[in-house]
Amino acid sequence: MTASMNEIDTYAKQWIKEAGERIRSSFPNRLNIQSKSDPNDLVTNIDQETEQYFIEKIKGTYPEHKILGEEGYGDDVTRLNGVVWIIDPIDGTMNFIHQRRNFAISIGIYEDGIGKIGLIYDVVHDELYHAFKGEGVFLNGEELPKLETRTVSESIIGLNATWVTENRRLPPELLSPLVKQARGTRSYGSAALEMVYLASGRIDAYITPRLAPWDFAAGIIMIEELGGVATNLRGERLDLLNQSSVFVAKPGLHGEILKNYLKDGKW
Ligand code: 2AM
Ligand code: CA
Ligand code: CA
Ligand code: CA
Repeated sequence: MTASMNEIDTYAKQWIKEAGERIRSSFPNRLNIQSKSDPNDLVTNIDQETEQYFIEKIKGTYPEHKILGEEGYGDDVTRLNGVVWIIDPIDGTMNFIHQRRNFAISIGIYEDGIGKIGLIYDVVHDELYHAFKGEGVFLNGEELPKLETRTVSESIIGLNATWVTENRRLPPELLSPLVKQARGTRSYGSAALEMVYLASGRIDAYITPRLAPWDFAAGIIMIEELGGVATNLRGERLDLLNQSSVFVAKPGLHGEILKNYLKDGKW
């Protein structure tokens, strides 16, 4: 018998809260920090232990579900058939290490490629953002209102300053008019938190040239559920199996930025 999404949802919420509690209790302990692809691409024993915790729980309850996790303890997922959990055990590892805050656990649950459940847990502030497709998005149980359009001149854009300097991914002059014309810019260092800040109206758009599926799998479910728009920087649909640029925004604002600043992808 296949499990109902409601049952999966109940377990997922319980496990993400438990994992957050484990992370909070680990704060007094010394971290084991290693770098991955480059000296600033960091991972700790807590990232690894948190991912392993989810895998144990999910496989113990739903052996047929597949798991795509950043730290590689899950499955080798090449297709999105069946139920797939896309997990980032700590999104914002650099913040976790340097600040002990501004990081989140992110879990997106997909069924046959369709985003059904999104969970993003801001562990330190004990803020759980929860989307259930068709039923809305909730912050600690309080329903969030639909996103409403706004103009660039009234918007706060989530954007890291790296992307308006010389870099390997974007022409630095592409986004500088947007930085000048927006009301303000912010960078929080956790893609999952940027997405829930968009969902809860604290920012109006978020733009970044390269993320992995576990960075955005949960966040885009929330944003789309609230009427926001999630694409890559060329305005195309996001691919849950590959790295991608990500551009999420309130409705209306997404079209304005895509047309006037991202040149409909022709840069
Ligand atoms: P992470 O902390 O899970 O690695 C930081 O700007 C944001 O980009 C975080 O959400 C971070 O996720 C993500 N990110 C993706 N790839 C990265 C990389 N190679 N190095 C640092 N951050 C990366
Ligand atoms: Ca990482
Ligand atoms: Ca991440
Ligand atoms: Ca991570």
